[in-house]
Amino acid sequence: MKFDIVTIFPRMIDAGLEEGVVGRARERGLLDIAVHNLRDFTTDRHHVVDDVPFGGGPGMVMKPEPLFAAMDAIVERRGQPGAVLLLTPAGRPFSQREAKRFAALGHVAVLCGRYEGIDERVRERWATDEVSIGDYVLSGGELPALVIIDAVARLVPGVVGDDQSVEADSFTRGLLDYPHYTRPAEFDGRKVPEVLLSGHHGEIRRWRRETALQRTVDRRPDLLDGAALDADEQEWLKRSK
Ligand code: JAH
Repeated sequence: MKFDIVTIFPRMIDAGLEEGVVGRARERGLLDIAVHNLRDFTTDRHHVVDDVPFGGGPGMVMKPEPLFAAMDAIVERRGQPGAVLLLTPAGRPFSQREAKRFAALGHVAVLCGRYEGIDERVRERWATDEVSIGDYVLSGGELPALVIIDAVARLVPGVVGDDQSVEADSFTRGLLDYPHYTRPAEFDGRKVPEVLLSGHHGEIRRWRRETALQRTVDRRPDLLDGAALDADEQEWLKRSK
């Protein structure tokens, strides 16, 4: 899977993609991630990437020329991406479903905005998708870009060592996760639920399904619509109401 990220803060992106599962997958050649410094695509002495808004008003706007030049270079050197994402609070909400769609494309470019916004012509010419990671304002698109790359990269075969843990992931199943415990069996006066120590794998599976369902009912009932529930789980849910 190929990613191209365009930013004025390349070290912010580098730092987030060198560690953990994604860092290891890059070393193993499963992810080809290129981070492009927008200032490298300016032609003036001071590498200016912003300008005052036409019509007046507060703040600055990202100039179109460096962003067009960066995208032209990406297409030339790296091929045409299947999607060009623009991170903005005005975008479609990002979700596990969107992550799957992007993963299937094989090559995604991400444009990280800063300042009050990006010249509209960049969106018109290049953006295939405008994406939001939630209803809050940040200082730029870099942190959302890292969120999206992480979520998409995990879906590339081999990136997460154990396929089973991707399968088990809360949003892959459509439910919240069950509670996890490790040793010691008692800590701070709190005991691990007996069933988990019992070795009865059938009962352990049932306990986990029920606690996951109960948590989803309590905290995120909106998720139940889209969840893949088997006959037992549907029955349990009906009885719980
Ligand atoms: C802020 C450019 N959905 C979260 C999000 C995404 C992007 C931005 N803020 C919040 C943002 C300033 C400039 C993008």
